[in-house]
Amino acid sequence: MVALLDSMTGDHPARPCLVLANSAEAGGLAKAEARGVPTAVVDHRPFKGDRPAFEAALQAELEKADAEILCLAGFMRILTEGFVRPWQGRMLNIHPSLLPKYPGLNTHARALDAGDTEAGCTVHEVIPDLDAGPLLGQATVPILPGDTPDTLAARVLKQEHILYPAVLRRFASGDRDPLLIDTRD
Ligand code: 3YE
Repeated sequence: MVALLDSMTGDHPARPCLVLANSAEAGGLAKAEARGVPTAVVDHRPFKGDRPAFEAALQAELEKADAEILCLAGFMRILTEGFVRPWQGRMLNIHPSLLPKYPGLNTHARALDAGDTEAGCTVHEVIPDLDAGPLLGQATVPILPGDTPDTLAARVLKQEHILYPAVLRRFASGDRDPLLIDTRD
């Protein structure tokens, strides 16, 4: 999220209008405030499983901010079709695997368990099916001998901070062609 905020300067076609979190404890809130970016919190917990009501509150904040593009970053809720449809084509997510491999959770452990020699991250459009939307960009890293889920996650995270801003810049200027980054020698 911080990498996205810090990328939107100069001739970038977008500007950050809101950082919206579903937890008041989200570390990104202070980082956004430090950068002068408006913030809001819609805690999902009081909604007790009423996802449409939670999402209506999210939608109200996004409309107040006049948001045009929505970037999920560290947001760990599955969104319902009712929320996704109106945003489809304008909502991005970053996922820590080379989709379509390893949708869902524990991606790095799963790549290591499978004996993969490469891993990475994917930016995709959000559709109702989890982690299944059109691919907008992918960065590939090597899996090295001795890697653990943590060492691999750190290598991938570095690329997430490069890939997501690069894809958003292209996306905001209307370019949907997938951006492919390969960091292997
Ligand atoms: N929603 C849709 N399509 C997508 N949300 C995200 C991507 C994406 C999306 O492509 N429709 C964690 C995995 C979800 C999970 O199971 N979350 C639970 C709640 C867990 C908790 O209580 O913290 C849930 O039921 O939402 C963003 C990434 C979502 C990862």
